[in-house]
Amino acid sequence: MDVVVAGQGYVGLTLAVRAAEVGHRVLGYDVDLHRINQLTAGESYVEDVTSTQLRAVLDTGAYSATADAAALAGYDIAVITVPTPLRDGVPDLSYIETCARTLGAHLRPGAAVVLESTTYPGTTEELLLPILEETSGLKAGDFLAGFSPERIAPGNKKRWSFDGTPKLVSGIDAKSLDTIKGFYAGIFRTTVPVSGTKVAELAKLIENTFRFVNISMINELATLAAALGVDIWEAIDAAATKPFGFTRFTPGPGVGGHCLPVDPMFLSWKAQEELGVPFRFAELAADVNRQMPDYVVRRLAEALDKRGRPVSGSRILLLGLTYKINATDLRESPSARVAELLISLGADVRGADPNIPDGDDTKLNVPLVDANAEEMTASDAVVLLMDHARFDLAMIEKHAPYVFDCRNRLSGPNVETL
Ligand code: SAJ
Repeated sequence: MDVVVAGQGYVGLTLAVRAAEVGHRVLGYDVDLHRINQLTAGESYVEDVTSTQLRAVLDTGAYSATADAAALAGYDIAVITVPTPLRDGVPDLSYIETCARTLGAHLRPGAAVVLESTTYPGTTEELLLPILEETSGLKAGDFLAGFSPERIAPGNKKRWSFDGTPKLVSGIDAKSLDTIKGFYAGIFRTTVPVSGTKVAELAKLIENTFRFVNISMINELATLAAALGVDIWEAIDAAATKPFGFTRFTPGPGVGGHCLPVDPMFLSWKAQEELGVPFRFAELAADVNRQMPDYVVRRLAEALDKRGRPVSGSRILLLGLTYKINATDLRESPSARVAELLISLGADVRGADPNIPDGDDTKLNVPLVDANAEEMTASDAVVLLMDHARFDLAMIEKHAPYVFDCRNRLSGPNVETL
């Protein structure tokens, strides 16, 4: 089939290349010309798509990239994989709206539009369909539509492959569901049809709210356990020996990324907007997680005080600045808040992260240095925020005069853990 994937980020590009590999003729559409030029040149900027894979589907013509909306004409299926950010707690669906107008202009009877972007329940039927009808002149039903949430865990393909992750599918009517299920069944080993788009939209939010709330609970427990003098890490390991009814989460310096801190707030906004009631778990979890960077700085200040060193004027090295272990993404990373607080207290702060792509350090609020013995020795304190696999933990233990370890990876007389 002729497939358009609108939005060529880590979700859209991964889907587009897989769809091309299984035989569809795929057009990767994005408004970012720089991205389109990189793709056309065979340069992948997405962790789960190699440039070799990209070049292979470019060479056969199965995949091509464009920023030209006119090129979209004639699609059988169009998948929307654009960002849905929160702006001051309010969902910004403007990228979906713009994309829907572009796709609507080329929507033909019998063609399908699938929304994958994470959003609150009701978006497909209350926002997407009216725009598609208005811009195409067709009625929903003449064209097909549905929602199918993305479930990509960036950089985690060793645990779950892209096509090995079950894919939820939904449609506005039976024909839509059948067509959309058929499309994804050609790409994913398992497709899971649900009764309607709102169920699929809510399911996605349940998945990530579950994580967000449980991480916040373990974060709060970590602060209590530290004050009680109980090793939270050993207690979690002990609890995790329970083979049923338990999912292991670990404390950290905060919850970053553009999924977990964002997705639950879609539900929170919808509940308040439509029902006038708060989604209390999301609000509480956000509050706890948001305070973790401040907690880390408080613990560090206490440790430095004990060593007769005020934070002000201390040289502090932050290890692991991206939002999660082994990730390259800096979005919503707790490291930025930790750095901001330390700088406000007068510390001389540096950062080290081998995962940050060259040139991305412009988004940092601290100078980037190498995680080497000299930097460790020259620091008054080192904070292990993200325990990237590329860090030499033994070297850190050996050369850092003091380490505040947020990941329980280090040991020694100079190490304290969160
Ligand atoms: N975090 C903790 N403790 C934990 C787990 C995570 O502090 O026990 C922190 C991480 O350091 C990070 C944040 O939470 O700052 C989010 O971590 P995450 O493991 O949830 O990673 P994300 O945000 O990339 O979540 C994505 C989600 N995937 C999709 O939405 C499709 C999530 O559902 C996946 O479970 C997750 O990847 C994954 O498992 O990699």
